[in-house]
Amino acid sequence: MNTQRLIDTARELVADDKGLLAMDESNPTCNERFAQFGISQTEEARRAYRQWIVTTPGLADSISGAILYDETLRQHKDDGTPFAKALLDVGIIPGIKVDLGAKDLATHAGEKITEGLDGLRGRLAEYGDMGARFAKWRAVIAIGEGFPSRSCLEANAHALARYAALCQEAGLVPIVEPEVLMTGDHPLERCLKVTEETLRNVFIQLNCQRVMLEGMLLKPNMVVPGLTCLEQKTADDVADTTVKCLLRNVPAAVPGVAFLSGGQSGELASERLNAMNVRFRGRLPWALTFSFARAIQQPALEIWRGQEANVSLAQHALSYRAKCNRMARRGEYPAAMQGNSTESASRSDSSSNLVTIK
Ligand code: 5MM
Repeated sequence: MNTQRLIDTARELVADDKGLLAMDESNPTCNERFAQFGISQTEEARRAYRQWIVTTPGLADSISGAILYDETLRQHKDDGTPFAKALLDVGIIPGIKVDLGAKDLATHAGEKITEGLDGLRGRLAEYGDMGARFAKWRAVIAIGEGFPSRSCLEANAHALARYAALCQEAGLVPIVEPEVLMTGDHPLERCLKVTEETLRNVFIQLNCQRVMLEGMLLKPNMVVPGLTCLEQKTADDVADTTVKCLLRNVPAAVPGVAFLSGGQSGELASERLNAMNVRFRGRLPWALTFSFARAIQQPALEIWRGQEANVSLAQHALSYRAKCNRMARRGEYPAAMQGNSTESASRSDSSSNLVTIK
């Protein structure tokens, strides 16, 4: 295992106030997003979409790494350049989602277990040969009446740790993504409790599998109230609760925490990340950054709608949201940036969620 290379890559991914672009939607998920806007659900449409994303001018100013899906890592630009090389050429590190999806957990209605460990060693070697320098595996934890169960938390944590160990053996930095879903009407405190239990299990298993913490990144959810909870919270409340949760459960040796957006609007995700960095930047052991998919891509996808004529505007919207998140990493995401782009996605947050920039 090349320890120094893993440490260097993990640090590079969180350096210069940049973050990650998750563009690793599996074909069913990507097709679902395309269907919303009447975009054809074909391999060529997915290639065209990923092509304009990886060639967005200035993307590397805000994005350090891009997470690809198996099909995307095998695809090329029109001129024959593999997407992984196109990213590397502009200074973005290519990564790969390696889990095979969250499936029903037997005997546990409503709960999921992520699959993909069988044959993973071989797939990692192939992905490394194709240029990937890091990987990602997502575990899904739902909150509901009587769950998550202890068995669900332990099984998912164990799978994440087995995956992470195999990645490091193969020279790829593992991004460990335990996602506590926002679905439900639970209050903030319940999300805090479940996220704490989740992270505690994950780090127990990571230690058990001898994963080198300096050579990995954590991709957690922010601690937020359930989507249909009547008591929504300010960005400052979310920031304080999320950081409290991380301080209690994430070892200082981990170089970075890169949040998923989980269905928050782009603006709300940026506001909350910004609030964390306004309040805690410089006082935490790890970098607080982003690894968003929908919160960066959605406004751009809505503009593109599968039309070549819209590519330039869509690239502008993508680059804009990426830049907003780089500013949020610095705690400099100004309310003034809002509405100042070509994006047209509707806001799902309310003004009570706006954070005051000091
Ligand atoms: C939680 O999903 C990850 C982060 O995306 P958001 O910022 O939109 O929450 C994301 O990387 C996810 O793992 C990919 O979109 C792949 O999802 P599927 O469902 O296709 O496996």
